[in-house]
Amino acid sequence: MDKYLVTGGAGFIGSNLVESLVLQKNEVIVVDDLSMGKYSNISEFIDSGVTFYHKSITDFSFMQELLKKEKFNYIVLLGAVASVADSVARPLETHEINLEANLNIFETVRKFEIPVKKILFASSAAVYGNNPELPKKETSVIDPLTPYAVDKFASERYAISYGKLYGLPTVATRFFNVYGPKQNPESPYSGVLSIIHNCLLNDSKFTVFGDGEQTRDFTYVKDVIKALMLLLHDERALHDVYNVATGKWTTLNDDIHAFEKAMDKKIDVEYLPARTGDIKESYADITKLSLLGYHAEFSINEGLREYVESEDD
Ligand code: UD2
Repeated sequence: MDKYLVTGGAGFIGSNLVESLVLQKNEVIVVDDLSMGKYSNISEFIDSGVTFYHKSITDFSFMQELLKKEKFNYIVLLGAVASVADSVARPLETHEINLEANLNIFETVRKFEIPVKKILFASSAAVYGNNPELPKKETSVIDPLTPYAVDKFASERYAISYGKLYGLPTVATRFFNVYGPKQNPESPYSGVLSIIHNCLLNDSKFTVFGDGEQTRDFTYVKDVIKALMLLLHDERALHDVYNVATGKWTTLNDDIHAFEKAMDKKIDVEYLPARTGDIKESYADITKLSLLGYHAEFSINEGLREYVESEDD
């Protein structure tokens, strides 16, 4: 049994990770300000080894005391303002959360020589920006276009630098389009599959921006959790960054049809012009992660089916 800190543990990916850690009988401490996450995402695990702190990771003194006191074996940094649009509207505030809070954690671990086994920082495919190269490799040119992407890239580099300079056991991931249970569909910039799911549940109209032929590498959250566990526990994954995806792409139109099939229901779709700055094609090269033994188990059809079934529970 290990002790984990999960920042953003009440959020979409965080709460799925917490569930998996609890099932494996680990002790988990979640720090989340509930700005995007929900307490109800983890409330059922509170009696099974999860401690929840309703705190912001920008409370540096709280985080420092927590790290000194708890002596975590593993630290997973998922806490962030995950909205690109929000980072464009509030660059300074989101910078504090998306970068400085992570730097404070690295620095605390260094300064107080906290003997952690691995620190994983969750970055994003947003760092590739409009680079047209396909598939996106970890060595592809990066082009972070928004404060969100800049902070993700900088935090990723801090994780690696703290590893190389001071010996912290760090690793970083670049998530592609993650979907699955507990993804919050409330913002227009939420993951598109959570928005489609919500429209299907409420019989409301879904708007496709563009012709629906844009491609994405949609990754089911269970595959993401599997990748996180691998990167946390494999000693070869050190001071480096890994794409986390399936390595395959589908079009948005394909995904709408797959969803209709999974829910056995038609969706009311309207087409509007593409969003400014929208990326037409994206998918990942996952060779690096595959060399550690990873493969994605869920195709889009399988993932959507499980997504629909799990939300029926
Ligand atoms: C993802 C990330 C974003 C940033 C970006 C970097 C998510 C949720 N977003 O944006 O944070 O990292 O990658 O490239 O992971 N769409 C519709 N109708 C809707 C909503 C979306 O047609 O109601 C389209 C949207 O215009 C895009 C596609 O669906 O073409 C996927 O949208 P998304 O927001 O889920 O993800 P993406 O790849 O644009």
